[in-house]
Amino acid sequence: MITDTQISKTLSYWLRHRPDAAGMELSPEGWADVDLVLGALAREELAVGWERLLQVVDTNDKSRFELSADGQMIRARQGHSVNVEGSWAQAVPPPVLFHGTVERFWPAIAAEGLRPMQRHHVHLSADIETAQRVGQRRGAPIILEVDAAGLLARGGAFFLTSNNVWLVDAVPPEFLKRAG
Ligand code: HQG
Repeated sequence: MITDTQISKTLSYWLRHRPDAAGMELSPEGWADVDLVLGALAREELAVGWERLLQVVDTNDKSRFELSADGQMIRARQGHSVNVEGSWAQAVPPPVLFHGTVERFWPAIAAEGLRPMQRHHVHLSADIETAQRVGQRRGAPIILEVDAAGLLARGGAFFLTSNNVWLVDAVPPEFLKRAG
């Protein structure tokens, strides 16, 4: 039985990190051809049809993927390590944003700020609950409050993805505070 999680994980890998592993190229905005994706899935013994792909896109717990209006193209909404450009809207953030992480990273984060690590951007959320969920993936979460207004005033560029993740290049330590 092919599970939605298997399909989702495989799509994340290809569409965020390794399109070459599926024999695909992404457009500058991160789009891949749906037919090529279905063919590549079949080669991984994950043969599914268009309807099933649509279901995975629609029901994914974090809306990780989106289809183009004509249904011909698919892309990851965020989380890329390959270079994709221009798929997010620059926007003015709320004055405070949140980041969930774990205690063991705090000394490094307090010293050097939040860095994108393996991703292209630091991921932030407008609500504490999301930050808690993100932090929880690694253990007991700690929540950091980001002075987004201050960072914006200092020239920081914020981008909002279509599933409400705030992206920023980095957050220097002076804009960070422990919130819990
Ligand atoms: C930490 C998942 C040491 C940072 C989630 C985090 C989210 C530092 C980890 C999305 C650091 C990177 C993003 C520094 C940051 N020193 N550690 N200077 N700066 N860190 O996974 O925010 O399932 O790249 O706190 O649910 O945890 O992929 O980022 O703990 O939405 O769709 O380094 O990824 O969604 O980890 O998660 P990540 P994240 P998906």
